[in-house]
Order: sequence, then structure tokens, then C-alpha cells
Amino acid sequence: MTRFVDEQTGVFPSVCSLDCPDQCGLLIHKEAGRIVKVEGDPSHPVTQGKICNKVRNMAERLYDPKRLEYPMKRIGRKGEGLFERISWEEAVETITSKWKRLIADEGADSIMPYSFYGNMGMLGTEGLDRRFFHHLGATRLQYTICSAAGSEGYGYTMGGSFGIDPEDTVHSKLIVMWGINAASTNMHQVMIAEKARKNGAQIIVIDVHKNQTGRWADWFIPIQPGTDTALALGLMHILFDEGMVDEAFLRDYTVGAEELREHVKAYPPQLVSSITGVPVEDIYKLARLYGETKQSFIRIGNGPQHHDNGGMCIRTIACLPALTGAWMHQGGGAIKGNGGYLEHNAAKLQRPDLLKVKTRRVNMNLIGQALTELDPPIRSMYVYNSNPAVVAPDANKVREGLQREDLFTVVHELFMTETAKYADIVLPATSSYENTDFYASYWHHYIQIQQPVIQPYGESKSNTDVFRLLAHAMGFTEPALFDSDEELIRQSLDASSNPVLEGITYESLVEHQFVRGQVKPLMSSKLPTPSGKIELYSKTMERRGYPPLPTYTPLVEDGDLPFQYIPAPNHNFLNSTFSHNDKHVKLEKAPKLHMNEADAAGLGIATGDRIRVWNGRGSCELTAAVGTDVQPGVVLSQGLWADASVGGDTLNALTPARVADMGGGATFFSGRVQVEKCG
Ligand SMILES: Nc1nc2c(c(=O)[nH]1)N[C@H]1C(S)=C(S)[C@@H](COP(=O)(O)OP(=O)(O)OC[C@H]3O[C@@H](n4cnc5c(=O)[nH]c(N)nc54)[C@H](O)[C@@H]3O)O[C@H]1N2
Ligand SMILES: Nc1nc2c(c(=O)[nH]1)N[C@H]1C(S)=C(S)[C@@H](COP(=O)(O)OP(=O)(O)OC[C@H]3O[C@@H](n4cnc5c(=O)[nH]c(N)nc54)[C@H](O)[C@@H]3O)O[C@H]1N2
Ligand code: SF4
Ligand SMILES: [Mo]
Repeated sequence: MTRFVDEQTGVFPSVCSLDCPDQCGLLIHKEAGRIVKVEGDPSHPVTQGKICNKVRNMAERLYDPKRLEYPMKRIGRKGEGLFERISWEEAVETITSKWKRLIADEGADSIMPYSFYGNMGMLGTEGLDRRFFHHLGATRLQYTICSAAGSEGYGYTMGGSFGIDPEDTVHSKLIVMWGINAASTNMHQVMIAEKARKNGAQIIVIDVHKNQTGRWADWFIPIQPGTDTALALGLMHILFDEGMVDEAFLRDYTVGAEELREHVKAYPPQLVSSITGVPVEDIYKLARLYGETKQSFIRIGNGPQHHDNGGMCIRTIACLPALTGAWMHQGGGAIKGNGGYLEHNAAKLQRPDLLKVKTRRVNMNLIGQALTELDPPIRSMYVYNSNPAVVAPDANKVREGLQREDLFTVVHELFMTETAKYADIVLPATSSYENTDFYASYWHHYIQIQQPVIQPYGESKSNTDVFRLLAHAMGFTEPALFDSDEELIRQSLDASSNPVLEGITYESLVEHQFVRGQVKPLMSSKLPTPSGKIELYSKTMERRGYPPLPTYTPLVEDGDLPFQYIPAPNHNFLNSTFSHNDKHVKLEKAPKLHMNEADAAGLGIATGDRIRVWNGRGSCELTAAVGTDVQPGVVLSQGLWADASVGGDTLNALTPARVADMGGGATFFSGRVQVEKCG
């Protein structure tokens, strides 16, 4: 697997490793052993040679002089960022001798991994790491920070993360981007929608912010945060009331249509308008457009699900295509995520059977609480693929935990992130372009391979290599902890767990770079719900104490401060990735707080003013951007900025660590704040 590395100059196929649905095919241009240019691979059927600005500038990040080159140990205070170089031998010896002592004195569950998808490679995120910590018996992390609430909610309706093929959406005649800033976060969906528009499709965006996706729409519908469930119920009310539902589809492919028909009578347009802020006539107009257009596609984003009621919201929106029977029409249906299709053999890759004891679990959204309150305490945390000091909610609590002198923290990273500054030991990580791994998109239907293109940077090592080193130094002899990357890929692609993987092998990936899964049309077989049908009424939900029918519940009271605060992602970072790279920071300029002109006038705030945003959890300083792109009562920032860019605390110091209604999901967008002019 070093054939690309060995060639000093040339163009090599690759895949984008970022946590982005598009999962682009890439071409890496190399000169004298260095990457000089990254461009899209025009032969990739979905991404077709187009890539985003972030990755076009990837070389700036790979060779950023700030990139970590060798292991280090902390010599300053936690958080201060003072480190000194050590060898890998010393680093591994320090970590494993500490862990051996902890296991003997306090038990293996005093150790906890913390990770997410900073690199979407399956081996590096769900491979040897999982095997290692299972074997160790560490406290287990629940991976809830991104889309857990919506995934559970969507699953109640559809049985799992199964939507339509995004390539089919070129045939859609009505495209509803619902709580997704696709122009920044799913650009190829926008490209396909643009083609559909040329074929006569209309594009609607439902959002709390008229950002670039909203500006691109034919019709932008502003909505009050956290009220989308009510809007969806109002649409159902009209669809049933005006006979715009597909009765045959409801009969053959759904359960609970009659209960739902009765139930949504309680959501008349006037009531829905008063909840959502969407005018009554617009609710009628939207319902009629949706009811009349069978080839309608809803792209469901993360916005609505990062709220207290996010799970039920996505469950509800997912019912809409069933009402009109859109699933049966080309380009009709929805996508929340398509991760269900390309599901690899997780049991073979992660080996949960290596876990010999029942260990406790920590919801990653509650990491601050876990580090400060758990009893018996977490004594050591091993962080990789994530930057919890910036991305996790209630960040001041997280940092209080990271500050603990009796917490031994290891961070495996490419950069000196805010989290790494709290580490006792920092280990340098390779970029994905230095690794072997495989990738499965959660939007399109292609599995792709990453073969290393360049030598590891400095002394950096891949996640799998570090876990092999740690396993060896721990004295573990379980052979599964030492499988090679190639063996791990072969085990993961064992199609006995999922026929969609049939014919996708290590060899076929190496030969073709990307291979399409054997995905069949969604309605051609039974859905993986208990009834095998779309569940408008869910007995599973009923059993678990949820309303079995889609139901609107207002956001949890988050104090009485006047503004709902939405800290969304931005265009040129990926979560906090790129927030430490000058090139990307320059493209993004500075963190702004968008607010409505009426609110700003009342507070004497004008565009460009330095303003303080605060609540009981924290306080930040940002620059005001006054206008009409958000509604009164809403303030919004974009991007998970590095500490140095935001005055005061990090942005997530303002967000609540409450968990959502389902899946233990995050509620980043359900917090309230006050705003005032500085000075
Ligand atoms: N450029 C870029 N791309 C990314 C990322 C990034 O950080 N930057 N992050 C990646 C990851 S990990 C993810 S999960 C995805 C997320 O990408 P998206 O699915 O686009 O989700 P968000 O950007 O979190 O929010 C989408 C929109 O929801 C809106 N919103 C907030 N609350 C509500 C609400 O109550 N109702 C409605 N209707 N809208 C609301 C926000 O204003 C925002 O425009 O993007 C991925 N791609
Ligand atoms: N306020 C607010 N907070 C949010 C969100 C929001 O919309 N608003 N979005 C949330 C969502 S949807 C998500 S998914 C999370 C994402 O949060 P994170 O998963 O923490 O994502 P990143 O901030 O991109 O950090 C990933 C880190 O992994 C490192 N990394 C990359 N590749 C490798 C590798 O191969 N090995 C190792 N060891 N490290 C690597 C990168 O350098 C980077 O520092 O953030 C959440 N936080
Ligand atoms: S971040 Fe997304 S759009 Fe950009 S190159 Fe990667 S997969 Fe493609
Ligand atoms: Mo995410």
C-alpha cells in the first residue's frame, strides 16, 4: 500500500476524510514528495470533480508550520500550552505505566476514550481504537454529539438511516432544504438541485437564518427555532383536509394513517402560524405545493435536531413523504442521512465481544459533567479525532474538568487544539493522506479507499498505529489488537452482515478507488421497522414513553433571557477543524453575531460594534452583524472558532448540555442569551 508514497511526483486518487456528507473523490497532485494541489476527481459519479474551498486549500493545513511533529509532555499549567519534546518511547511508557497503575488501583473504567469523526475513516474512528478500549474495559463513550436525536427519530418512522439516492434528486420537481445550510455543508446536493431547477424544480429553504442557502432558494421560509414539528403537523393537517394524500400508498406502505388523520386535526394553520411565525397563507401555499408535487424531495438538516425536541421533529418531518406517496416517484422522498445503506460489518471491525465486563457509559454531550461529577471519577481521558474543549456544549464545565490535576489526559492530534493544551501528553497524528483506510458516505452510495499518498509528517502516526503501540506496551496479547489495516478493511467489508456490500472488496476498492453499494429502491422491500412499513404510528415509541404519533413539544425553558442563540457551523471550517489554520481563518474573517435590526435598535447596537453575548453558563465577545437575515428574538453565530478569535469564553460556553428528547442528542441551538454593547 505504499505505491503512491513511493512516487515522488504525480497525481493520485484519494477521498476527502472530513465529516461531510459529500465525501468527495479527490486527486492529489504531488511534486518532490509533497502535496502541492488538491482537486476534485472528475470521474467520481456524484462529486464530479467539484470540491469546496476548505479542501482546495488543504495543503495549507497539511504543511502549516503549526502542525504537530513529535510527541510532547506538558511543562506548563493545564491549558497554558507549554510543552517539551519527548520520544515516542517515553510517551508510550508514560501513558501505559499510568494506565497500568490506574487499572490496578481504581479499575479500568477510570480510563475513558473521547473521540468523534475528525477523520471519517472507519479504521481510524471505529477500528482498533474500539477493540483496544473494549479489551481494556474502559468506560464507554456514547457518540451523540452530531445527529443522535434525529437518527433515532427518523428511525421510528423509516426503520433506520435510509432515504433516497441523492443522484435521483436531479429528477425532483420540488426540493425542500429543511434546516440545512447545504450551500456550506452539502454543496453537491446544491449542485444537483441546481440541475433539477433547470429541469423546472422549485427550491424552498426553511431555516431560522437567511444564509447563503436561503438566498439561493426560490422561496425562503423563516421559522421560529425549534418549532418545525408544528409546521410539519400543520402541513399534514392541510394535506389530509384537502384530500392531497395518496390513500393507496398510505394503505399499502404505512401504519397509523387513520390515527394520524384524526390527530393532526389538532394542528390547524392558525395555531401553527402562531407557534412557528410562518404566515397562515404561506402554510397553505407550502402544503398545496407539496401536496400537488409528487416528485418532492426533503433534505433534512442538522438544524432542527440540535434542539430539545429534535428527535420528534425529525420523526415528524420524515412522515411527510409518506402522506403524498412521494417515495414512489422518481426524485421523491427524503434524506436525513443514508448511513444505513453502506453499513459495514461493525461487529467484525469493532469486536464488542472483546469487552469482557459490563462498563459504564458516558454521553459525550455530558462530558463536562462526567469529568467533574462522576463517582468513581474518570482519572484518564484519551482524546482523538475531536476537540471537545471547543465543540462540546457547556464548555466552561468541560474545561473545569480538563483542568483537574488528577486527570491524566492524552490528546492525539494534528494541531495544538484547545483540548491538546490541557493534555499531559500530546501525540502527533498523521493526516488521512498519510493513512490507509476506507470510507462510506452517509449521503451517497459509494465506498471509497484511502491509500497513503505521502510519508507521515514528522514523527506523526496514524490512529491504528498508535493503538497497536499502546496494546503492545500494555502487554496485551489478543491478536485482534494487532491486525493490519488491510486485514481490518477485509473484515469490515464482510458482506454477511449487509448484502449491499456484495462485491465490494479490498481489491475492488484498490482497483477502482470508489465502488457503488448494491442499493435497491427503498420501497422495493420491507422497511426495517417492526411492521416493515413506514410507521406514522409507532408502538415502539409508545412503549418507550413517547407519544406514538408526531407531536409538537415546545423547547425546554432555558431561563428568561431574551434571545434564542443559534451557534451554527460556518463555510470555511469544518466544526473546529481549520480554525487553527491562518488561510481558512482569513477567508472567514471574524466571528459575528447576526441579529435583527429591530432588536439591535432597541439595544443601540450597529453593525461592526463589539458586543457581549452572555448567559449563566458563559460570556463571549463578537462583532455585531445587524440586518434582517434572522428574525427578532434570534441571534446567530457561525463557526466553532479558536479561543484566540473570540473574546471571553469559547462560543460553546453559552450552549446547554441538556440532552435532547431522543438518542441522548445535543441541544446546541436551544440555549438563550442576553446581548449588550461592549464598553
Ligand atoms: N462548511 C462546513 N460543512 C460542514 C460542517 C461545517 O462545520 N462546515 N460540519 C459537518 C457536520 S459534522 C455536520 S453534522 C453537517 C451539519 O450541517 P447542516 O445539516 O447544514 O446543519 P447545521 O449547519 O448545524 O444547521 C443547518 C441550518 O439549520 C438552521 N437552524 C437552526 N435551528 C433551526 C430550527 O429550529 N429550524 C430550522 N428550520 N432551521 C434551524 C441553521 O440556521 C442552519 O442554517 O455539516 C457538515 N459539513
Ligand atoms: N455550537 C456548536 N457546537 C457543535 C456543533 C454546532 O453546530 N454548533 N456541531 C456539532 C457536530 S454536528 C459535530 S459532528 C461536532 C464535531 O466535533 P469534532 O468531532 O471535535 O470535530 P472537529 O472540531 O472538526 O475536530 C476534529 C479534530 O480531529 C483531529 N483529527 C483529524 N484527523 C485525525 C486523525 O486521523 N487522528 C487524530 N487523532 N485526530 C484527527 C483534527 O485535527 C481536529 O482537531 O461538533 C459539534 N459541536
Ligand atoms: S469537505 Fe465535503 S465538499 Fe469539501 S471536499 Fe470534503 S467532502 Fe467534498
Ligand atoms: Mo456533525
